[in-house]
Amino acid sequence: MNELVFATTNRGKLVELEGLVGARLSVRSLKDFPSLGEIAETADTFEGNAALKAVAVAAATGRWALADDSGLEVDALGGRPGVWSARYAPTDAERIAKLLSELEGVPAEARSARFVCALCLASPAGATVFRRGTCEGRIGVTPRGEHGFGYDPIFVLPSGHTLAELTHEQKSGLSHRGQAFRAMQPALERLLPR
Ligand code: ITT
Repeated sequence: MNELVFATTNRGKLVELEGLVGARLSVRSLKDFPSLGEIAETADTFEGNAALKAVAVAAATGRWALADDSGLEVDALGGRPGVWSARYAPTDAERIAKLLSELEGVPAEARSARFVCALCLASPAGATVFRRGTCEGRIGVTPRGEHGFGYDPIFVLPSGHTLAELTHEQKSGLSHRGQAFRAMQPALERLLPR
């Protein structure tokens, strides 16, 4: 069976990507390659950072690698934190608190936001395939829900639920990551035949 390495250190992403792949591929993660050092995310686009991660991990492991670069674009903040979403503050709780404080007093209709996910699939020789998914919503006023990770408790969908109030399957059905992954699926099947 073909092996695919998920080039992420984010446990929440890994759980979601593993759920999406199912039993089709043998999935490894960076935990299986502890000697790989940290990859600097120096690009200013989601696709650029996804490529940096996927190409480095594919070259170092000699296997196909899939990387996710994702983040939250808040319209009232001119698209911030965007590609800086992981570096906006040190922990999930602090990132949420900082975002809510930046948006204090901003009315519901001006709190529109979207999650963006760029996936890059890279071959050991450095060939790349990109797919992008987005999920529209708005930033709530108080965190709600126990599922998911990151900014999920304050990301409110058109249904009124936060992403953290959905089950794992429900989130993947409509999320930026689920959409990007489903768009990548034909390339995965073509390039990594069983
Ligand atoms: P890797 O680079 O190792 O994959 P990371 O956490 O540093 O892990 P990113 O640079 O892509 O990943 O940062 C994305 C951040 O955006 C992530 O840490 C979350 O804070 C946020 N994020 C992305 N997808 C999310 C989701 O589905 N739900 C909630 N927050 C999300």
